[in-house]
Amino acid sequence: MITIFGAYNYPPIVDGIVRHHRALWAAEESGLQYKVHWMDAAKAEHREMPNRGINPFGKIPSLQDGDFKLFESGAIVNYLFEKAGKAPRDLEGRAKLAQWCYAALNTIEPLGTFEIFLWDTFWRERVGRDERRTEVVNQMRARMAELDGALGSKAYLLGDEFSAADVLMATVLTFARSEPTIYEQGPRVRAYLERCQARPGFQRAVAAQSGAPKIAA
Ligand SMILES: N[C@@H](CCC(=O)N[C@@H](CS)C(=O)NCC(=O)O)C(=O)O
Repeated sequence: MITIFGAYNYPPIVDGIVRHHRALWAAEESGLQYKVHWMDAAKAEHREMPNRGINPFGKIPSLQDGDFKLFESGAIVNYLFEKAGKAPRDLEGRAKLAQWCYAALNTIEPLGTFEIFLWDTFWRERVGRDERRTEVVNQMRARMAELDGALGSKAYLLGDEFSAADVLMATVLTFARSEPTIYEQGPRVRAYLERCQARPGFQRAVAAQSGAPKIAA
């Protein structure tokens, strides 16, 4: 049985953004059976065993499948798609998949959508916020225009087939939900994000969060 390690009892401001959501979404899209090992974030349970035994950084998400252990959301999402037989089998197809996974996790997320998220949540009082936030928002506007051109009329990053790269790109884009102006020159990216989030697998992943233990008021 596949176990995904995820968290509950974190600040509401990160609802729907915590990276275990990527793993839940991929698991739902895969159709594989899985369960969730929920950890209390307020008690930092994710930094202790058993999660620490899988993820040396004590981060979320992690995955265990029998004796096999895996960390990093990008690796976990790809593992689930591959295990379900929903990944390209040819060399060039796998290379294109990797290309878009790295683009999401390397070109768009850090110093990009994730930074916008930080400026609008945990870094609101930081010195130099206005200048740097403006800079990164402008960079993301340009990046979305470029991504719009690369998407063209395709439904998903690889074409007609939804892939691990779409789980990663859509969740990475969601980090910038406080700044929808990044799509001003990228209307097809906005439509792409809505298309991804309209998938039943996405909706089931959102619902899966309600399976987490309830916090006493
Ligand atoms: N690159 C890692 C980042 C993992 C990460 O930073 N996870 C955050 C949650 S979104 C976390 O575990 N934060 C809690 C902490 O650092 O204590 C991945 O994609 O899995």
